[in-house]
Amino acid sequence: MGVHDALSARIAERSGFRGLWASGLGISSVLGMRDANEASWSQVLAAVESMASATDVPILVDGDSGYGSFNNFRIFVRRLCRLGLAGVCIEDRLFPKENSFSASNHKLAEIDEFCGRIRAGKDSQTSDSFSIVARVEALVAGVGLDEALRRARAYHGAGADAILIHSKRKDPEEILAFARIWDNRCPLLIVPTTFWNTPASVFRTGGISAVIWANQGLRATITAFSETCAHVLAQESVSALEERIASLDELFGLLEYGELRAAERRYNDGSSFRQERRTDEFR
Ligand code: SPV
Ligand code: MG
Repeated sequence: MGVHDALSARIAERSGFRGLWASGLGISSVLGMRDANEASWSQVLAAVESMASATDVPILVDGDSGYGSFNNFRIFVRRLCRLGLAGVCIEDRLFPKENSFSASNHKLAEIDEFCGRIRAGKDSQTSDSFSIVARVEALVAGVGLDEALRRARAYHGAGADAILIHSKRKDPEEILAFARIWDNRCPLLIVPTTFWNTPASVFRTGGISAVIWANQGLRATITAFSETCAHVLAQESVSALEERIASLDELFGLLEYGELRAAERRYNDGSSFRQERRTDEFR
């Protein structure tokens, strides 16, 4: 599930998702910036650090194009490993990149140079289980299936643990054609933002290993908050809203305020500490 901050990460985890996508579009949007490398990589790092602190499930970080050369990317990888993130995805484009659905000029990186970025990332990871996912933008750029496959093979050869094959078509046909030829050479990830109407069973039987619902949570948040603003402004009242929105108890539950109460009793209440000690001394 795509998440955009620590709270959305916590919600997705509590809902039952076993893995999260730290979305570049999501992170930049909540910072009030465009998904065009306007947010710095250290801002992204701070965002994913807060997500990782708030959850226990693996998080795949959207690393855009790696924030520059192989050198920027390997520094980013080292920092992600230190924070305990599960992996990073980089796309074969040049810095600064722009969101695949908003960009008009979709310039791809040279294959050899991008393979160097992947190799530098793999050589720099400090945790064996850290994954580097190479995202192929050839279909989005409109250069065809053969070029997409050529790139994916090269990236896998350079050490990528998985391939994310992206598409902006409204149907899944080119993704499924890619998957058929790819034949599970390594795990294949997709982001069905534009072909949202396709049932998951098609992906399951079509050789796709994981589906990333990248921005539906962010967009749902925009809808819910916009509707709430419009309602409060028009009604000058929240009474009709109260039943429809999360209660404060739900919020406190999400952020485990109960744990703080228990910790206070343990660490901040001198009398209970003395009580425990006295009991221990009697044992
Ligand atoms: C993101 O979530 O930032 C992505 C996925 O990269 S997409 O917006 O579909 O390109
Ligand atoms: Mg992105």
